[in-house]
Amino acid sequence: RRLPLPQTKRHEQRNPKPTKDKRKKMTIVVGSHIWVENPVWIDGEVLNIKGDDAEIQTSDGSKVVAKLSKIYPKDTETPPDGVDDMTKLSYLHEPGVLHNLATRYEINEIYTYTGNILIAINPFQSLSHLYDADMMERYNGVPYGELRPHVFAIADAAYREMIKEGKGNSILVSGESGAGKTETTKMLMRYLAYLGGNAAAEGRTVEQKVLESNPVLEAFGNAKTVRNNNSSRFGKFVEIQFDKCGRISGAAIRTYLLERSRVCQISDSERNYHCFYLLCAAPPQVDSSIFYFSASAILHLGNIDFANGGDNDSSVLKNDESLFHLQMTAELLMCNPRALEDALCKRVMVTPEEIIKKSLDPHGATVSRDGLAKTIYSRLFDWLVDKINFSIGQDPNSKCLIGVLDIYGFESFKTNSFEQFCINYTNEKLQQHFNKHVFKTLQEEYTKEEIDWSYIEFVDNKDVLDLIEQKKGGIIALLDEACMFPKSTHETFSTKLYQTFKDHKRFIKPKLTRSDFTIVHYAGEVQYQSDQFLDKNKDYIVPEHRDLLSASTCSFVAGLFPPLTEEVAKSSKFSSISSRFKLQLQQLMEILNSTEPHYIRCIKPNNVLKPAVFENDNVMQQLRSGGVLEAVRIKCAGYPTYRSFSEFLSRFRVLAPEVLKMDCPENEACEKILVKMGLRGYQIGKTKVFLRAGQMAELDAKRILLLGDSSKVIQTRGRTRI
Ligand code: AOV
Ligand code: MG
Repeated sequence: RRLPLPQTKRHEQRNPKPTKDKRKKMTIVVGSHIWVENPVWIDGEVLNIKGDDAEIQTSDGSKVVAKLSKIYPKDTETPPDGVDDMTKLSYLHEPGVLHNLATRYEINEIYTYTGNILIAINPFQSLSHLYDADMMERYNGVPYGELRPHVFAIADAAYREMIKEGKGNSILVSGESGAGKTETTKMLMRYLAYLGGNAAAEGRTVEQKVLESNPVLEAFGNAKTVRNNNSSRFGKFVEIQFDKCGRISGAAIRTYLLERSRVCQISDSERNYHCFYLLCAAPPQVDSSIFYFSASAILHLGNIDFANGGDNDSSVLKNDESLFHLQMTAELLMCNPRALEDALCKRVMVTPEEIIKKSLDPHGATVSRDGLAKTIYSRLFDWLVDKINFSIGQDPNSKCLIGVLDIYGFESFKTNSFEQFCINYTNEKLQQHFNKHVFKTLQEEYTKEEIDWSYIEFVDNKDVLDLIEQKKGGIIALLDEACMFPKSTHETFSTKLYQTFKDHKRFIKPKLTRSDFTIVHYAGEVQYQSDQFLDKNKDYIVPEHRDLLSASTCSFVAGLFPPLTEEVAKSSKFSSISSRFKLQLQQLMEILNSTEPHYIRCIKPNNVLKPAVFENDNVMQQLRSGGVLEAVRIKCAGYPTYRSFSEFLSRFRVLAPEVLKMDCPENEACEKILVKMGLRGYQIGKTKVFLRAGQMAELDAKRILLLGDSSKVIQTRGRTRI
């Protein structure tokens, strides 16, 4: 009987892999050029090796001794200006990757590929020549990788792939706050508008409307923060729809999780949403007593202050000024001022016996006022998005779309609240998508096809996602439960978490706190402060507020607050922000899963927001949390392109028509074509052909030479337009 060799043995035999230490010893000898951390990475030459220690002459003239395990070989063959694709680096380690990015950044080469991932480093200065009409023309229809790395090349690849394969594509832009996601997204959209533009159309075209939506959304959804002067406080997914001819025929904008608290609470040196300043810029003097702003009525609402009423448990307007602002608010919202005052200062309590109106103390009235402002603002934002979508118009017949995602990156601050929790949850989801795409699909595919490859470990984050979103007993479920139970506090909520996840390896109860909790995210540990979780998760409008506004004589205001039908009023006592967000994310993932993804990782090179400053640690951390290094490894080792035998044959039969005439099985026919084309290193699996990076392009190029290709037609159409 033949015993099958265990999997690992089998590939070890074919692919002997020295252990890490052995490999180090093989690569570092006296005379080696190396990288050493002292305290930043610097290059040097090994003078002497004693045991585990190496004596090194560094390029700045000093001598240091370092452990062999802490030094890395330096590739002396790398061109002085670096390489435009990390997969071309002979040595893939931290200093090599960093050095390449830093060298390129110095000469304003802000884009670098990592296989099909684009790394974009924020230049913090205008590089307008990079994005002008000439540049767009230059990238139009040119195969990916032929020109210097660029956002246009990614958009072009997505567009060509959509046309060629008739399948949706998506471009996922990620990175931390201020890394350049929104700017990148705008370039992508401009380029797609250029490719799919409808120059012959009359009036304003769909692509114009899509581009014009950006400043409006930014006015209402962006604000100055400590990290970015124009920080998006919401996530955005723009779905551009194309018709059969590859022209833009419609678009849909979806937004996620606008930061509502900013309407009433802003920390020092940050600002409220841009639109309030645009409004206030009109009069010559801005009233400095304005405590917080919102689209004109919210401004006045923010100035209503409360004082104690006759007894301690009630509140009245503080002074005449507050009365003035109350009247202004009421006038602008077109509602009754007495009803507004009541809605702010009183709360209706329904007891089994009777309905009573209970007064709120000044603090309660202030909370009520802020709640009203936040509600109005978030409804206003949703209305705006709907209005934009309506005005752009959707194409119900579109089969092809390109989705562009601009969403907040991973956040870990000194204090982290509900917003960070939701943001990091989003990033876990996207990371899983990334993992799935780059690692899982490849690994599973290779295993299924029984082709040989070196298994590469990857971090699966399913366990963190389960911790957060599991239907039964995940953090979100427990949070909702706590919100529905009137007696819970953030402390009882945290205690419940501690009990439930005592042994979970992604959950930590930090020492010295009674209510914080830590999640071990894929990009690192984050400690959350739970004290505002319950409040922030509740998405209810106080019924008094709803009644007040739906009674407004202004149809716009009333339209924002449709009165509830009796049925809905009964069933929806509590609606949870996190649960709704979870649902939105699920829907987003469904769309993304049906598309071919492209990734852009934006990197913020420094925290001072200045050009030409490249902080190693900072950049490394971002490369790690974006999974870029893992992707490099797998890309180099694997076979980025594969096609089923029949797909392959129908595409490339023209390269060797004689092969098809022979009566041989499909796999042999594929191999004959590949041999004839002189390719090496590919693999023939059970049902598919696996190609090394670049081989598909090579075959396509040969095919185009023979045939002339349909993509050329598109290319000319685009070219002749300018
Ligand atoms: P973000 O979208 O990633 O942050 P932005 O796209 O708003 O970051 O970029 C922040 C700032 O960096 C911009 O306002 C520009 O000044 C500059 N910048 C970014 N990319 C470029 C570029 N390609 N060329 C020139 N300047 C650039 V946030 O929305 O805060 O997560 O929340
Ligand atoms: Mg942004």
